Amino acid sequence: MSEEINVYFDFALELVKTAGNLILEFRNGCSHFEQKSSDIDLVTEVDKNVEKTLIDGLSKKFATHKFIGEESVADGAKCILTDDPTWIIDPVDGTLNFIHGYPQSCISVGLTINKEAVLGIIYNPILNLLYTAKKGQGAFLNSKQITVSKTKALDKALISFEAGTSRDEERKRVMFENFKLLVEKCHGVRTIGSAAMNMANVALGGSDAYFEFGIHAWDIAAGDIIVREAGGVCIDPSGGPFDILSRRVLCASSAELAQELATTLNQFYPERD
Ligand code: LIP
Repeated sequence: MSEEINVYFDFALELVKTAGNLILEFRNGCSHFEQKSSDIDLVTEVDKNVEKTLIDGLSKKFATHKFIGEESVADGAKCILTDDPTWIIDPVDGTLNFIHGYPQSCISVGLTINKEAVLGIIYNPILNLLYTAKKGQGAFLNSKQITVSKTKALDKALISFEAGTSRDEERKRVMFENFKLLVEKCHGVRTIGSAAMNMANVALGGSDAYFEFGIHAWDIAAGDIIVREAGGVCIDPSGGPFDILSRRVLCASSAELAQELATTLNQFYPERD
């Protein structure tokens, strides 16, 4: 199995690096965009071109593999996860950042087999940050092994979360309540506008935990394995097992911190992917 994963990984990595050049052309921002589910859920030609580059390349090489791509789903493709090898792709995670020229955007590619992520690649070409992981082989930033922090308690933790791309009233209410709670209880809070970059920061040990309600499988597939291979945990924000299609994620440097954060948070349950 690990030989097989190496083959998939090496091929995908070259494609991701090539596609990163499409993002670099607009490193200072991109003024042309369209609206998707809300006026803050946006897409650019770059999102579409990166996804096409990746899916065309991977499907030519691995003809039996399946795909879940953010922009393909937005265009009507079904978001179906089976036991087959499935590439889960966010061509530009942090699209709003990308549009503004805020340099926290990346390509996020995960591969699941039997519904479990076996490799992950998160590539921010603007800041030259390449996070990678393969099952059982550790997590790396620009080829140097990384590990999560040793933080176990919420009052010592730096916590990341996101406001998200939906204007749903109930979701906003929960988000504001959690923001207030965390400002009072933990060391600090951060929000950078990219689920994948948030998860990479947890894997790196820079942030101690990240949670979000309303993300999609493509935002978190790569981050899931990168965090776990760095020694961290990914769970449901209620404390239960991680479910990639639930549109809910909580990852942390330790099981203790993950559970403490889970019991502290107000919960929101979006419609599943
Ligand atoms: C976005 C995430 C962001 C999150 C949004 C959205 P996109 O992805 O990276 O962290 O808050 O809900 O999912 O749309 O830029 O690929």
